Amino acid sequence: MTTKSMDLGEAAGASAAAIAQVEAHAAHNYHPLPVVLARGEGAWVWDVDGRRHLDLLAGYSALNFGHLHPRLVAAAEAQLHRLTLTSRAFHNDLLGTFAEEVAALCGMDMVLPMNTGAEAVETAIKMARKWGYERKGVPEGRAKIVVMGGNFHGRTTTIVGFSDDAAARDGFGPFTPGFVRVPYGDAAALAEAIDDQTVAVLLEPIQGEGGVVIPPDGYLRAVRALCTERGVLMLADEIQSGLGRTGETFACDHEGVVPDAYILGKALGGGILPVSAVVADRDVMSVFRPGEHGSTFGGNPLACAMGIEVVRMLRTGEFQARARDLGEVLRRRLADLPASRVAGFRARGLWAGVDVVGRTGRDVCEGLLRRGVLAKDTHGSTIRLAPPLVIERADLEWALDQLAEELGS
Ligand code: IF1
Repeated sequence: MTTKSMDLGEAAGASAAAIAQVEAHAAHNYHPLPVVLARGEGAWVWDVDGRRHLDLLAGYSALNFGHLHPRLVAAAEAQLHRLTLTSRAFHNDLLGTFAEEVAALCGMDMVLPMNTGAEAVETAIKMARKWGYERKGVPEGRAKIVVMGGNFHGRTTTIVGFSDDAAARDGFGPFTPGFVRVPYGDAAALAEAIDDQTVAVLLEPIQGEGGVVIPPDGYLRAVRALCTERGVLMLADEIQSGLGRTGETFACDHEGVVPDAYILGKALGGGILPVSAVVADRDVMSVFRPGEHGSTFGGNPLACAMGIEVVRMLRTGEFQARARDLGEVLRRRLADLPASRVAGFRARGLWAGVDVVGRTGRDVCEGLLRRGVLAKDTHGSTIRLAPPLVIERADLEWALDQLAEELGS
């Protein structure tokens, strides 16, 4: 399949001008690949020079439904002409439906709507601490939350304070106390770390930034059992792993585990708006009383319209089935890559982390860019693959052909 050009106006070289402008005026808190995107549709995007690229990052799983999914664009357009923002000082006519339908998707009672993933994680931290003080009897100010080595839960100072990634945390102290870190996947270490002042365990059921790290089978069940036994809330950060990405609605579903709270974000906004939420049962969520938590945009009508459409799209199970079926294609093709080029890979559904040999992940991603495939490296020599769940099988096979050729099979 050739990279079909598309007339987007400017001649080639428009990318260079756009990149120079960004470098002059936008903070240098990222090192993007040298491509300037201007349009997207489904799993494909076009840059300002008219080149077409297949998107294997999908906005770090915010674009599970692809770029400009017709149902999501229609829902956004309809709401844009009705009402976009009211603040929570007043009710709006969509929050009730959003909360009811997101809660039903999770099999829980209540939803607290926020905007970004980090805000939802912070909300879950506040909820767990207050629950610990009011329901568990932990002395005020003494609550502890156990987190995982290799975690990524966002970029606020509280969250980076319990990260073990120097790039994410160095230079941003002092940090929030009350967090204990244990090795991911080690149930014995977790059992050892939980004490009378522990109010919650916060973890990603599969670690995204860590390089798509899948815990040993049974680990999530062990975490669930320990939290139940010790009276500790299990907080599952499904911001990246949830909403169809792994072939189930939630990554916890692979072990039949239901946490005490789901933390959702990214794809909940349909790739159009930041929409996040914490979902829990009434006995936990009711620790929040009026005026104790919130946000200007949390639960706004436009965000609710997106979230409602996303939940209704997920309800049929078709996207989860696509992730399972195409995930088998992904897994098979990765397994065929030569050991001389790939030290290993981890895959679940349409999500994989591939450890390359002898090259940096960045170098491989720059090579893929030249072949019309967009992917992102993480931590040195791992590339992560997370196409939109709407990707056509033929396009996925073509992308994996490019990866095999780029790695030199
Ligand atoms: C960046 C990756 C990073 C997340 C999980 C919470 C959040 C994220 C499991 C916070 C966000 C994004 C942030 C973005 C790149 C990407 C990312 F893991 F997806 F690859 F950074 F590690 N929990 N992940 O993955 O959600 O506040 O961003 O909405 O910061 O560079 P957010």
